[in-house]
Amino acid sequence: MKLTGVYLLSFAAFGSVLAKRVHLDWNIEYVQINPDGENSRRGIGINGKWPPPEVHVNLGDTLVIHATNRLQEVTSLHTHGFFQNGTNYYDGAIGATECGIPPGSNFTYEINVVQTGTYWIHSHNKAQWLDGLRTPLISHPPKEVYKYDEDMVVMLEAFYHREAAEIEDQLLSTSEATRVSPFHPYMLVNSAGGSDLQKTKLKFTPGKTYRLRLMNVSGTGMVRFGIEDHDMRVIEVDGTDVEEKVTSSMQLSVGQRASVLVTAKSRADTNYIYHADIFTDIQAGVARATLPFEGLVEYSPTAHLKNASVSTVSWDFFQDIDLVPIDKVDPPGVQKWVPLEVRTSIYDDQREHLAYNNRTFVRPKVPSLVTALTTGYQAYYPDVYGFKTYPVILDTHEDVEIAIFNYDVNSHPFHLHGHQFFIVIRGATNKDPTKRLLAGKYPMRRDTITVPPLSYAVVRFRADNPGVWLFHCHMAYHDVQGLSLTFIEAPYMIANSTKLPPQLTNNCKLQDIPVSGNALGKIGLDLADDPRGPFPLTGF
Ligand SMILES: *[C@@H]1O[C@H](CO)[C@@H](O)[C@H](O)[C@H]1NC(C)=O
Ligand SMILES: *[C@@H]1O[C@H](CO)[C@@H](O)[C@H](O)[C@H]1NC(C)=O
Ligand SMILES: *[C@@H]1O[C@H](CO)[C@@H](O)[C@H](O)[C@H]1NC(C)=O
Ligand SMILES: *[C@@H]1O[C@H](CO)[C@@H](O)[C@H](O)[C@H]1NC(C)=O
Ligand SMILES: *[C@@H]1O[C@H](CO)[C@@H](O)[C@H](O)[C@H]1NC(C)=O
Ligand SMILES: *[C@@H]1O[C@H](CO)[C@@H](O)[C@H](O)[C@H]1NC(C)=O
Ligand SMILES: [Cu+2]
Repeated sequence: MKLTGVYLLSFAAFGSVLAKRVHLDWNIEYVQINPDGENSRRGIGINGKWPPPEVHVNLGDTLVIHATNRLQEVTSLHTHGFFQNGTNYYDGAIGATECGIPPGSNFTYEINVVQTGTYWIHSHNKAQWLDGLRTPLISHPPKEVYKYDEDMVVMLEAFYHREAAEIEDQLLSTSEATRVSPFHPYMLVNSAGGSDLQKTKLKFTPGKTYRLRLMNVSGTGMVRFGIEDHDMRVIEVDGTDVEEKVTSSMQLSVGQRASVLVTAKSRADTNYIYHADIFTDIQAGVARATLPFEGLVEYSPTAHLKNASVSTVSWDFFQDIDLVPIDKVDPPGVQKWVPLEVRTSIYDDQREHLAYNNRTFVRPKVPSLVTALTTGYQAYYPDVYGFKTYPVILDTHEDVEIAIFNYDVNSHPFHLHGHQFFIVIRGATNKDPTKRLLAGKYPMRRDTITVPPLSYAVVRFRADNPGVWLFHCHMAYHDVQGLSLTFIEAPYMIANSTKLPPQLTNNCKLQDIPVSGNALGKIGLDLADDPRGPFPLTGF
């Protein structure tokens, strides 16, 4: 295990472990990077280095990240999968919970570690994390459910030669020819890529059992992972420990994590190939492709490589709804139903957008959390947050069911901030009952769900975390194109229990963003300067 930062002992104890403050000082700055050895470009690193350091914490710790923005663009840090219960303002979601850290300024995120498992930290300013501002965040419990000898992060990433802002502009161009001009990513494993097997190898010692923490931190596309001649046993998904499930391969969408146990062979005379393939599926109108990537599982530098012409890895993936969580929790019921249809279309601004229910998301000027805190009883009116943020107001402790119907040609990974949800049904949009999968008594819980094309998923959560939480597609560019909405959970509770950190309001003021009022910073429902739309050219 890597130790990062300075550990200070405090007197608070959590379970059997002595809780600490893990303090990290991060200067976020540009660095020149060349992950595959062939494509040097500007990236975003921390304290002059890239990749950023892995972060390890223990249950009960407080993770303190003092972030200073030395870029020429706004930034933020989001701890993906952490509930931020009582600390909504440290969720890092620009436009929802903060104004972002402007260049030259700083923000101190102070995060209670109440969950264990595999998470990650990333910028939540549009697609900015694809420039390199992302890192694994591993939270260790006092005692693991499963025994293993070594812990190894396998961070998978479809990486682009081009900067994120440039790709955002291309995809939001009003010219179709520009939008569909193809670009493809290449695979990085733990921030290294290219054809040199030494750079991306995983080292195994005979007889040892490894916990591989697979995570997909791409901008787009699905990743699949498998090792020749080695089975994997899934034991954790998005922070939920699960009953062991044997598989030959794993498929992960952006934002998803899974831990698998792999027991090494007893002899070191053979090395093996692992696969980490990307399915590109970002651009409408551009042929989708599988971009194969091979890496090395090395037992010994002198062992011979077993590379059969016929692969032993079978790509028939199990369904996450079939996983059984170790902690048995009853799912919530249904008090509020939120049906969401997902489509891509051309809008009346001549751009291509993605949307829930034909309402494409545009970031508000004033973060929705600021609006919830400063509009009194009107915080219960969706309109004060602005039409374009797609606000959905939830009552305290309401049981919510979201049904996501994907009518698009792409698969989308949907991520809920502030919660895990229970997966209760998966099915086909044509309602073919033979394609329907129902959860068992204790449904699987996770924070990011993949919904394949022409299928639907039904998930539930209880509104027990007052705050403003985004629910968005985690393919960076689809989020930028508008596939997002805002849950405003228990507005009165937020208002009477939350005090914004002064640094947060200061960072708003530095950007001339009002720190009270509706989405425009005005009083009540005065939103005349904020026209609704854009709307799809057909169908609204
Ligand atoms: C943080 O930024 C503010 C201005 O935004 C500045 O006044 C303050 O000195 C900075 N603090 C640190 C520790 O960098
Ligand atoms: C990561 O997720 C993206 C989008 O969901 C997907 O296209 C890609 O294949 C995934 N990569 C891996 C290695 O699972
Ligand atoms: C493994 O074999 C395949 C063909 O069977 C070949 O295309 C590939 O390059 C080989 N990989 C390595 C790492 O040698
Ligand atoms: C947030 O904290 C409250 C009070 O301790 C608790 O009832 C609730 O279950 C928590 N919610 C989440 C999502 O952790
Ligand atoms: C906060 O508001 C909620 C909802 O109106 C109310 O139930 C609760 O008692 C209030 N708490 C405090 C500390 O005022
Ligand atoms: C969205 O637009 C499509 C046509 O593009 C239409 O079929 C569908 O019913 C609309 N959905 C909603 C929720 O308005
Ligand atoms: Cu996220």
